[in-house]
Amino acid sequence: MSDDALSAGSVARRLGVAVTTLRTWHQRYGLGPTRHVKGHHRRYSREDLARLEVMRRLTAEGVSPAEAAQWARGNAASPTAEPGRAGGGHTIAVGTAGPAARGLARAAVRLDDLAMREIIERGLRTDGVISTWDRVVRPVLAGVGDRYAATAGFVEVEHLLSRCVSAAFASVTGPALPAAVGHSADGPHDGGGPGALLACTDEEQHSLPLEALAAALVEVGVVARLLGARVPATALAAAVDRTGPAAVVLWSHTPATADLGQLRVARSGRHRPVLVLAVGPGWPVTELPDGVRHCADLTDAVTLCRSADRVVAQQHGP
Ligand code: B12
Repeated sequence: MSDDALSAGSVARRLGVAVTTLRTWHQRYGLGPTRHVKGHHRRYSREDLARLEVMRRLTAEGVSPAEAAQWARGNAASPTAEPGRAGGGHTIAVGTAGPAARGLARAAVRLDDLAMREIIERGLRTDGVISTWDRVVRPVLAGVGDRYAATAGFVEVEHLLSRCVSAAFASVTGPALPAAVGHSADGPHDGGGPGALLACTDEEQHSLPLEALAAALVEVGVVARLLGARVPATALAAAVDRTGPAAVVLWSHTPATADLGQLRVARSGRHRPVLVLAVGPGWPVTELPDGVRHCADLTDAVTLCRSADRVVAQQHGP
């Protein structure tokens, strides 16, 4: 047998992956052994090994297996060859963001929802919500926004990407939640604790940052009720009364949707939350009503909501 015809075991050892992974890459992505030696199982050639090395490197860098396999088979240019590119033509600029963000940007341009979900969900599993939002998703959304501002194009990309981000964040689970301690119109509610109530202001459609916050809270075991986009003040007031949240978080993305009255509503019902938080670039930060706080990033918002949740949980005892 020629000594450059390798068995699955020795390829797996060289690459540092399991033999079952090789089998998956073969069956799903066609990256199998091509050399056939008489009387033996099929063997991996040097070329097969080189392809698999590309596959291993790219998947380790966060590129989805489906996409990595395309590059490994030589059907696409290297995803790591063009860092910080300007984003002309059919690309989305992601600045200096890493390979997972670049993979997501490419999948978004192709309208490849499966690859987008896979990249985001892998990030969520391995690095958690905050890192995935800040390092993978946000750079791509910002790039899509820049493209839209420059050309009014890529609206279909923006919509499908948004759907994939929403679906991935909605799938996040967390540790078992504590027993119910909040109150509602009918007495203590059974939703697993007071937690946080998250809503976009009336007519505000940009809900993704709140979806990221909801997922980040769930991940650390804080109940998060997400009302989503375009929540009228009356609906917000009803939800505050009925769920008795420790924190109410209101997102406004542009001054046009920043209604200070909604912040007052959140504090004026029977139940006054420990924290009312105005988030998003729409709010006039210096004009917020008394008692309303502001913060500018996801990590701070998680910290503030967690503290408010703890305060209320302690008030209600174990
Ligand atoms: C996705 C998207 C949409 C989706 C929203 C889907 C969804 N479910 O959320 C859809 C398609 C619905 C949409 C609609 C519109 N959109 Co839009 N959209 C975006 C896009 C691409 C991302 C929004 C987002 O999630 N941003 C969050 C991150 C990615 O933004 P960031 O700047 O990195 O974040 C900063 C802060 O927000 C903060 N932060 C980030 N995350 C978090 C999380 C927490 C908890 C906290 C506290 C802070 C925080 O930190 C950052 C530093 O300041 C932006 C582009 C952009 N750059 O934001 C445009 C953008 C916001 N949209 C824009 C426009 C014009 C619209 C439309 C009016 C378009 C139209 N003609 O119909 C509509 C209507 C909007 C409405 N009435 O609400 C403009 C707004 C311009 C402006 N300032 O007025 C933008 C900026 C695009 C652009 N460059 O022109 N949009």
